[in-house]
Amino acid sequence: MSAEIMRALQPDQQRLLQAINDLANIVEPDTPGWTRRFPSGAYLRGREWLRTRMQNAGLSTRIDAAGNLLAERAGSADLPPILIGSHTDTVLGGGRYDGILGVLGAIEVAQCLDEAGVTLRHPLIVADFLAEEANDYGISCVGSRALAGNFKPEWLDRTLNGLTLADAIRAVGGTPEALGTPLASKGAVAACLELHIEQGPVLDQRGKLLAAVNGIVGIQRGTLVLQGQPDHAGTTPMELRRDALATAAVIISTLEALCRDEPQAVGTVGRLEVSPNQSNVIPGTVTLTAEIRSLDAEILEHTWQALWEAATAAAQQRGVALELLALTSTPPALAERWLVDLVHQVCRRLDDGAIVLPSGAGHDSSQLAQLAPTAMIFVPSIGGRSHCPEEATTPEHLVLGVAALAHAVVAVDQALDAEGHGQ
Ligand code: HGY
Ligand code: MN
Ligand code: MN
Repeated sequence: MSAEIMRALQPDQQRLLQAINDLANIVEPDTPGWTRRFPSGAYLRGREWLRTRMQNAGLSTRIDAAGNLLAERAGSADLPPILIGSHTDTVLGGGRYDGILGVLGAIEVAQCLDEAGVTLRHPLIVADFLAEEANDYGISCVGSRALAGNFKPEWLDRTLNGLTLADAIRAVGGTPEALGTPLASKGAVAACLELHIEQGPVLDQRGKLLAAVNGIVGIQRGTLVLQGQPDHAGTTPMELRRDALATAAVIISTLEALCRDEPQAVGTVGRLEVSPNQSNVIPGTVTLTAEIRSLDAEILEHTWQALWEAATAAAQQRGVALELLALTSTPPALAERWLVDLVHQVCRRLDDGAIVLPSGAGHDSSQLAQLAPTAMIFVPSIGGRSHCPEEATTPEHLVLGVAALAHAVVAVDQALDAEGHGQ
């Protein structure tokens, strides 16, 4: 990439920060942090704001069958597009930057390409992928899964507050009946790039500003339903109890022990519901969601298997029925070496301390990597905090990340040959 293009490709800091501030503040009322969950009204209002922002940036917008909001910038050659983007839904009590930096940064890239007079060979598609976060339908990365062909039509009937997933996809303009087949095939996309906050402590602790991401952990996530028997907490002898919460406690401590013993895995039970949840009633029913993550597919599989065996034994010992619902499995995604090297080189040109780092967080890029060469760029999270209102990244680092994304887009556009392979 010529020096003058590098100099000309300068994101507009004020425009970027204003956009982040405007979208981050479209939140669900009476919820902590910056909460905009799929399929809340705030999420829909955020999408409408985003569509206008895309159009004001000169991009033509459309919604695909899965409800992904896509905005296109024409290229000079008849080639498959380069896809850049992320997500705009959040967790409950989330932060301002998870996801939206990658979407608004991608729009900023399109705009500063125009302002620098850069014409890419490949069309550029900016994407807001539908529902990346693990949501109450029990499915994460809804839109990017559908693109990659990993969406199961039977999920469409899942219901949340009376709204099926199919209805929720329709409400954003998607056509769920088309989701039986992949929305994109191998070769339909030339390459994918996603800018994201690290959501962890590495860059911050090491004083690094940029990272090229060489891999994303696989995630095994399941909802376990434990069906015991509610009984009087005072009169029921211990040996006669069928205590669902005592069983859950064994499962949770087993998960923690398994992952403390396995340095390449992490495990979490982040959600637990107890019924009837009364201080003087033995818990009859517990629903919990357990997840295990690892960059190593074999470790992921056998750690989950060990957890399931321990859960089965604990349930049997207590006369509690154990059912596994809503299991979603995402395999580890390792980025193609040529693309990681290219993105790392671009990052080093902007900051010579740039590193290569795997991601402990899940991302839409895990799904996109099944479609095309895919890489991510990380900027630091202050204190490593994320998925909480304390999530923060300095304005300078936000803008540096967008500059890295812009330069990476130009570099990938030039590096890909007509068959979409990196040179
Ligand atoms: O759960 C994750 O890792 C991502 O932030 N959705
Ligand atoms: Mn995210
Ligand atoms: Mn997230």
